[in-house]
Amino acid sequence: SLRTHKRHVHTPRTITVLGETYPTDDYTNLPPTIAALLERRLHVTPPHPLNTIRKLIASHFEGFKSYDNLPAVVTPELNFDSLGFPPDHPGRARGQSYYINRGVMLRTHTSAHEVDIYRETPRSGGWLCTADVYRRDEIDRSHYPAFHQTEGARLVNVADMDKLKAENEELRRGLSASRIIMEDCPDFDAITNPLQASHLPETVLPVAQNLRLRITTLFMSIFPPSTTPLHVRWTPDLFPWTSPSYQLEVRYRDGWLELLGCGIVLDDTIARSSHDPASERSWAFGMGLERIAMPLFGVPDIRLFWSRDERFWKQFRDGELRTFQEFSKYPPSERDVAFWLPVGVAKPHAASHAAGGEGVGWEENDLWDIIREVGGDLVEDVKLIDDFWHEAKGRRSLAVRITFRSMERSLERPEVNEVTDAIKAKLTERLAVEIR
Ligand code: FA5
Ligand code: MG
Repeated sequence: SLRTHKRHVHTPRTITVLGETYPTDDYTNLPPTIAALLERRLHVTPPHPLNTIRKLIASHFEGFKSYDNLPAVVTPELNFDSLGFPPDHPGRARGQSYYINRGVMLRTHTSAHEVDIYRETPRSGGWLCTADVYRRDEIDRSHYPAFHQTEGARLVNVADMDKLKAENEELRRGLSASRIIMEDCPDFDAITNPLQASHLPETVLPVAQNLRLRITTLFMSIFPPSTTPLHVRWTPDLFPWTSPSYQLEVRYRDGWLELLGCGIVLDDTIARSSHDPASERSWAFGMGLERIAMPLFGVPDIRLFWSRDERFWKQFRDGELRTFQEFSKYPPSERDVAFWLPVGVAKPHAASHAAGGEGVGWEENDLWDIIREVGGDLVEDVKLIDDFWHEAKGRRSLAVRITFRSMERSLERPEVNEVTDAIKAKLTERLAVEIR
């Protein structure tokens, strides 16, 4: 098959990640460009803004234990199974996550550590975990295949509801309408986002309230008055290990930017960590640090966080909020690349998400990875601009528009052409596409 061929020719027998050597297999899809990012450790490197945000969050959650150095290489059991992801969840696919081999992968979220951390958390304890996470996502101003999350969780004894309600009252009094404008979220949507069967409203709703109030007051305290009022909205969300679940978005540059997902942890997950779901509830959240840093520091593009350019680094001081001054941008160049997918790739609507189906495998994320791998930091944006099925040929054609831009210099036309040609050659070699 196409995939076996690709692996045979291009995947080395072992790969080394963070000093550890692993055998590869038919699941291996971790490109060297992504593996290199594991060494950066931006969230614990002053004066990087992500390190400052990590510390600001930690100072808001007094008494919570912090985990900031857990390695990014985890098992799919921890990343998915411990959280009740169903076996056919799309997030498990090679097309969405980075695998070193079938048994080890890069965490796709800090929730991968929930069960292990809960296990060593005392009753009524709280914890935070900040880390780099990896997903085969699209690239644009607010999405990057590597980013950072802070996970936070708090266990509450069901016997302590009165204390919690009093705390909630206190938190609510501290909310200032001139600092934060909050759109309402229903407490739960009984049909799509219900309370867990074993949970009574009186032992869950105060916990869900506390979750939303702790997060809202966090943002009120870290965003300085000059950036407020901050306009946020809560909407229902879905995660395999929480119910009810919520999402928080913030108004940013004429749109809504998603900051975090959160919810009430399922009894199953609590039980897996050897806590007692009958007497303990827990809320948990996972927030994107770059998504907070963008409005907070005025950083307009998520890729800047990975910059090695001193014009980026020298603008920050450890622990301080500063408004980022954009440095001059060089002009962009666009190139369109159109190609036929290999014979045998199914019609788009006939394609199934399940692995190992009929026909030739085609993962759209392989395309983005190869373009990035060859074009590196010169690739600012890639967009699918055409996707059609040619009935007579029985083949699917795609076209992408690649925007090249350097943060350091003006690109000359021959250089852009050369990179585009190298991308075409790599796509032909690796994905067996036919350039049109
Ligand atoms: C999660 O990752 C859940 N683990 C969060 C969670 C934790 C839910 C605990 C319940 C309990 P989600 O996929 O929505 O959820 O990602 C969380 C946040 O990470 C997003 O809200 C966003 O701020 C950030 N994020 C997600 N994808 C990207 C990306 N490609 N680039 C930058 N930030 C991202
Ligand atoms: Mg989300």
